[in-house]
Formats: sequence, structure tokens, C-alpha cells
Amino acid sequence: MLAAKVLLQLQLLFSVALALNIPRAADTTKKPWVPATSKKTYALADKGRANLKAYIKTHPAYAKPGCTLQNAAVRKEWNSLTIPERKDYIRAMKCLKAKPGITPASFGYPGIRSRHDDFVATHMNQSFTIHSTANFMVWHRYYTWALEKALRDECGYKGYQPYWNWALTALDPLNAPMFDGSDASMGGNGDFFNYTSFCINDPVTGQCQILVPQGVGGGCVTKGPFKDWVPTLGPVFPAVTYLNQTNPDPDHLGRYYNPRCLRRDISQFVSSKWSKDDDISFVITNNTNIKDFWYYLQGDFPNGYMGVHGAGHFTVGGDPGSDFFTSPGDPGFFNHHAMIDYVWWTWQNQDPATRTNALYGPTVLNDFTTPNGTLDDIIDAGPSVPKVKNRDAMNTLSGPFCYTYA
Ligand SMILES: *[C@@H]1O[C@H](CO)[C@@H](O)[C@H](O)[C@H]1NC(C)=O
Ligand SMILES: *[C@@H]1O[C@H](CO)[C@@H](O)[C@H](O)[C@H]1NC(C)=O
Ligand SMILES: *[C@@H]1O[C@H](CO)[C@@H](O)[C@H](O)[C@H]1NC(C)=O
Ligand SMILES: *[C@@H]1O[C@H](CO)[C@@H](O)[C@H](O)[C@H]1NC(C)=O
Ligand SMILES: *[C@@H]1O[C@H](CO)[C@@H](O)[C@H](O)[C@H]1NC(C)=O
Ligand SMILES: [Cu+2]
Repeated sequence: MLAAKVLLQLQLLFSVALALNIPRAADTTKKPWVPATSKKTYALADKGRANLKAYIKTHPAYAKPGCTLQNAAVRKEWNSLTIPERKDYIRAMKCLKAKPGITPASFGYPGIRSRHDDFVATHMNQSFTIHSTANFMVWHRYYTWALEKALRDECGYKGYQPYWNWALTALDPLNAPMFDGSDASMGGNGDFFNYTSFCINDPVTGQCQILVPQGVGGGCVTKGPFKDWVPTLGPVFPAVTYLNQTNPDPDHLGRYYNPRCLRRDISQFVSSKWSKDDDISFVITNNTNIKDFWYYLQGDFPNGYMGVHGAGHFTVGGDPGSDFFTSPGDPGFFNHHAMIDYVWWTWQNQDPATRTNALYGPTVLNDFTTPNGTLDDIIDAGPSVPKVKNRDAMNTLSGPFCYTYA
């Protein structure tokens, strides 16, 4: 009782001290961004890399012929790219958005206006069979790789898909180089638009599971390289229903042309609560079987646990970023999913022999009455992408791939 009272008084004193501390330098000058720690997550990745090296020594067939740890492509963290490398990635992303789409009209998505939209429509169409399903990690791995390949082959991008290490941005996402709205960022926050809060709803029951308070954004992104980015597909299932945005598609599948601004509300509330170094390393170390890993990586909304996957999406928020169907319409989507892939890769590498081909889950979103996913299930990642089986895409040094992470 007494301890609690003392603590409360200390907290009051502390907030008074903060209040007296104005005007602060931050009011007029931008504070330099300080990345939060990623020590545990990086240590696990290092350990995984060492395991992988040792495993390949005794099992050389693990990597496909011609692919070695020495010549594999290396995906880097956003902050580890040079400024020209970041700008080349941004340029290539805009190039994909400027090129016409190739999805056949018969697919039924008349709102497609670009090569980038081909990817958005593919994700929209399969939303119920690629989330909370056995293929969640492997489908998004192959899909992200296909986008990376399109950036390189069709838009002359020289690098590889950069990942967004959420740990680094967890405490101060707004000032992070990735979202600070500078020329070499993935675009800034949205302008302020007060919607009070939003609920993350269960896609099946529609019930509110996690309440996320209003941040300092919510409106259109008006700063940075993506200020003129125009999402055209959707919305279908945005967390931010305050927008009153509806797609003219009578089937409510968001398939028709609906040009609008890119909206974001970058949420420090979400990032600091669910995507810190401890949250990420916990997912990797505390879940030694695929069932638990699968479950904790994606999150368990009914129990109020967002998980790092949801956290990345809801740190960006807005429209289409927070939309279960159309989230790839936000250009930051692939940086986020490269990080999901990095976490899975790190988890696999803790024990390559047993974890590389481990699969758990049903074939339809959280519906355990549907058949379990298998290594023979087909991955369809879009119109320009060869179909492969799950088993072909489990190992980043085999099948269509030859890459690792730095
Ligand atoms: C996916 O596309 C197919 C073929 O165009 C269509 O029949 C189906 O309704 C679409 N599903 C969703 C959820 O958009
Ligand atoms: C947003 O609006 C709500 C409800 O009117 C209000 O309580 C809240 O203080 C506002 N938030 C901001 C950041 O202005
Ligand atoms: C959405 O509709 C509500 C109720 O009609 C209105 O109060 C709100 O301002 C609208 N929001 C936008 C972004 O237009
Ligand atoms: C970590 O895993 C152990 C063993 O499976 C479990 O008992 C424990 O509850 C987990 N910790 C958390 C915080 O979920
Ligand atoms: C899926 O696999 C689990 C074991 O992981 C099993 O308990 C369950 O019955 C299987 N579901 C179906 C529909 O076959
Ligand atoms: Cu997805």
C-alpha cells in the first residue's frame, strides 16, 4: 500500500518535472533519432548463421547446386543501406507503380492500374488462405521474393529486399529514417486527423479485440517520396473505418478503381508495446515447436496479444496499411514482411535439421476444420510468378532462392 503510494508520488513528481521542462529543444529542432536495442535479436541471428554454416558442412545438399553462403544474395536492414541504396529501392518501387499491370482482365480486378497492383490484387484475392494458415510464412516469403525480383528485373533495382527491424524503431518510429518523411525514407506519417481510436476486429466475427488509440497522424501522407502514391484497390477491411471510404465493388472485395491518398498513423503505442527486441527474441526463443512459433509470430488477437506480425502492420496503420486484404498497397509492406521472413529464417536456423520443413496450421484462416496445409500445397504469388510448392520455398538457399540476411 505504502510502496504504491510512494511510487505514485514519484511518478507525479516525474511528470511535473517533465512539464516544467518546456519549451524543449524538440519543439523547434528535430532530435536526432536513436535506434532502440536489437541486441538479443541480432545475437539469435548470429547464432543461427553459425548453425547454418555448420549444418551445410555436414549436409552440403541443403543448399542447391551453385548456391553457397559466400555467393548468396544478402538482404540488409533498412538503416544499413547507404542513402543512394535507399533511394534506388524507392525509385524502383515507384517504377513498379508506374508500369501497367499484367493481370488478365478475366481475373476480375478492374481497379488494377500498375505492376504493383498486380501484387496487391494477388494478396487481396488470397487473404483468407494465406493468413493464420500453414502457408502464412512460406507464402509471404515467396511473394516478397517475387516483388524483389520484379524490382530488379523490371525496374533495374541493384540491391535486394531490405528488411525493417522493428526493434530499432520500436521506441521512436516517427523519427526513424524509415518513416521520417525525408527523401530517403519509405514516406512520412500521415497528417493529423483525429479519429480517437480504432479497434482491431476479428476478421471472422467482427468483434473488437485490441483498441489502438489515436496517434499524431491518421490523415494523408504529404511528406517524403510516397506523398503522391495513389492506392487504387480496396479498401476491403481497413482497421480505420472512420474514413468512410468504400470501394464501388458490389461484392465488397475491393476490386474496383478507387483512387485515394495514402493514409498512415504511425503508432508508437503499438511499436513500443509489441515489437521491441524482447518481443522479437521471445518469439524466437520461447517457441521451440512450429505450432507455438506460428501462433506467437502472428499474434493471438482474441487474447489481446498482437504479435510482431500485427504490430508491424498496425505501427504503420492507416489505409491501405491496416487493411487485412490490401496492406501490400502501402509501400512499406515488403520491408515489414522481409522482417517476418528474417525472424522465421532465424528461428529455422536455430535447428536447420528439424525446423526448415516444419509446417503447422489449416488451409483456411484459423479454421481448423479445413485440411492441414502440406509441403505439397501450391503457392500462387501472382501473374508473372511461376507456381511452386511450399516445400520448394521453405529454405532460402534452395528452390527459387539463394539468399541470406545480414
Ligand atoms: C479471387 O479470384 C477468383 C478468380 O477471379 C474469384 O472467383 C474469387 O471470388 C476471388 N476471391 C476473393 C476473395 O477476392
Ligand atoms: C480526438 O478527439 C477525441 C474525442 O473528441 C478527444 O477526446 C481527443 O483529445 C482528441 N485527440 C487529439 C490528439 O486531439
Ligand atoms: C465519416 O462519417 C461520419 C458520420 O457520418 C462523420 O462524422 C465523419 O466526419 C466522416 N469522416 C470522414 C473522414 O469524412
Ligand atoms: C514460454 O514457454 C514456456 C514453455 O512452453 C511456457 O510455459 C511459458 O508460458 C512461455 N512464456 C510466455 C511468457 O508465454
Ligand atoms: C491437423 O493436424 C493436427 C495435428 O497437428 C491434428 O490434431 C488435426 O486433427 C489435423 N486436422 C485435420 C483437419 O486433419
Ligand atoms: Cu499478408
